[in-house]
Amino acid sequence: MKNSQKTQTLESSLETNLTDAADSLLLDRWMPPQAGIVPQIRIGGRWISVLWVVPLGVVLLILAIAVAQQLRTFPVVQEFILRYPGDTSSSPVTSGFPLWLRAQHFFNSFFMLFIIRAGIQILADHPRLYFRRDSTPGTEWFRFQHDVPQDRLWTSKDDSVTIPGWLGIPGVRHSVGLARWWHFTFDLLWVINGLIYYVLLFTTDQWQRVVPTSWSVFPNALSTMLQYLSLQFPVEHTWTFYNGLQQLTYFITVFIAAPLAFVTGVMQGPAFSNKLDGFAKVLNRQLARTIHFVVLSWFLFFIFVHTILVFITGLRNNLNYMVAGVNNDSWTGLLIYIPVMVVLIIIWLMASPITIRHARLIQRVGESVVGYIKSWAEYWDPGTQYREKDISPYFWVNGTLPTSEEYDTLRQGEFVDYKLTIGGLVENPQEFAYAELKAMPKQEQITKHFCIQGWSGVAKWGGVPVRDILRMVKPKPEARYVVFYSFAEGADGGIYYDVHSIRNMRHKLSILAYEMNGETLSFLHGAPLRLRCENQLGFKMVKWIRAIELVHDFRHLGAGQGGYNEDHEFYGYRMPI
Ligand SMILES: Nc1nc2c(c(=O)[nH]1)N[C@H]1C(S)=C(S)[C@@H](COP(=O)(O)O)O[C@H]1N2
Ligand SMILES: [Mo]
Repeated sequence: MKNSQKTQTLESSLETNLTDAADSLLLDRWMPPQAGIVPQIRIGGRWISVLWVVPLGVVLLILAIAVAQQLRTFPVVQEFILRYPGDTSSSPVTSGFPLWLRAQHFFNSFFMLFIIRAGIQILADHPRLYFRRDSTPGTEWFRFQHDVPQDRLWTSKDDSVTIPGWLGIPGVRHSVGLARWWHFTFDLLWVINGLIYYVLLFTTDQWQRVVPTSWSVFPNALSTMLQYLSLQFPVEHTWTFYNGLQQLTYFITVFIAAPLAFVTGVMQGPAFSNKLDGFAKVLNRQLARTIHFVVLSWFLFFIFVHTILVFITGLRNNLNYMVAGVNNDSWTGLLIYIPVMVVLIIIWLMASPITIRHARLIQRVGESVVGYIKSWAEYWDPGTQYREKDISPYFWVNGTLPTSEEYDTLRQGEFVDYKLTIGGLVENPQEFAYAELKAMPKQEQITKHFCIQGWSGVAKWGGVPVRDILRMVKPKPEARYVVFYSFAEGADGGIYYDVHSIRNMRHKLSILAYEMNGETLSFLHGAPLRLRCENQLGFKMVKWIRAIELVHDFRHLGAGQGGYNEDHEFYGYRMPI
């Protein structure tokens, strides 16, 4: 089996077959744009366009106004409004809108802007939402993409759609890697801002604005709603307290929607999902993604109504409160607000072009802000497994298929002549024939796959633990990483490869799988061998494995980012989240 000379030449040729990658997102080499469809919601067996919300909303609003105005002519309703004018019984806030609150309000909106845009971009990479963890086409309740074609191979990358650059960041099809850096970087800042806000809220009297202290908040909210809808607005006391409707909606936004966004966000990654095993079986990745989207819709609704009310209930006063921190009807707030908005719009419009041009920089900055959190998460040792009955009826196929003659020949011979080469910094370079691998002790695991694009699926995998192979080849002390080379090229040319830490490859669930769901691994899912490494996103699991190499560093491989998609699609090297 030993053949160090041969393995060394293979590795050096594999290393040179890796391609460097550009530091910008080169649109002419990227996936061609593909339009989606107007978002639809499935009701029963029918897809209904969400655009119906607009006429329906207008009609309902007009009806509601008519009803509210009529109601206000009834004495009982008038008495009700007199009794519950809208004011809550909370004690008034004495500090108005202090600087910290105004600053945090600004940062919150600034961060949210990018979080929302990048979030929509991430959604466009797998433009479907499901309740169940298997992501089976046809079971989604929301989509902005056609039916999955049944007559040809349709990979999950094929399914991604283009959204405009003013909406998403960077507005390029399948740019989930870059969108995630924006999303996570600003998420972290938003969470920090939010935590500081919680603390300051409760160490001052400001909490009295947003936390109801009496049941009377409900009749007061109803009364305020009637007053708004009848277009005779309630008397404002915003400087000192919020009315019932404000209090309820702010409370929901601050104490329900925001934490829910966080929880359903992290539950979409393998690290938290595997760690919080039982919880993840209830709040599976797709349900989490769905709720994350519902929370987004709430935020958008809140921002929309909130902004409209700021404008129509006394713009100058409202801006003076929240921007200038003064309680008068001067022009100060507006004079600060306008230039700030202009700057925001410029930043808004520049975000996508800058991201396209300086993609590598965005990757680096993102990595340096949130990279260490991802590396902590890699140390968790969850090992969540599922049961046979949890196996998904459908498992998306992803990636660029191998097309080389060498691979074709091996495949035609059912891999009898296949040899897995393992070399590099090992005492014992070796080649393992397909039959030899199958003769080794087999490990089976039923696990959930998390593709970076958003779909998931449970499958049973059978194969050789990587730790067993490592024990046989004996990594040298200076070896730190394990490189997996594929027979297949990546989308941008050059061999697909990925790098893992040795520690992670000794993990009990890291295996070289040659079986899926009890059958020989199929061509599309990576025959003859594919990596399973359950604490990472799917792209780290190289399919159609050709050779394995142990190295001290990976900076000299490809563009030096630790894998093909890290090089070419600006993904992170560690991806447990
Ligand atoms: N060689 C190679 N391996 C690859 C890919 C690829 O493009 N080439 N795609 C990755 C991605 S993004 C995912 S999600 C999984 C998909 O595995 P599946 O097709 O079995 O679902 O394979 C990974 N392994
Ligand atoms: Mo993926």
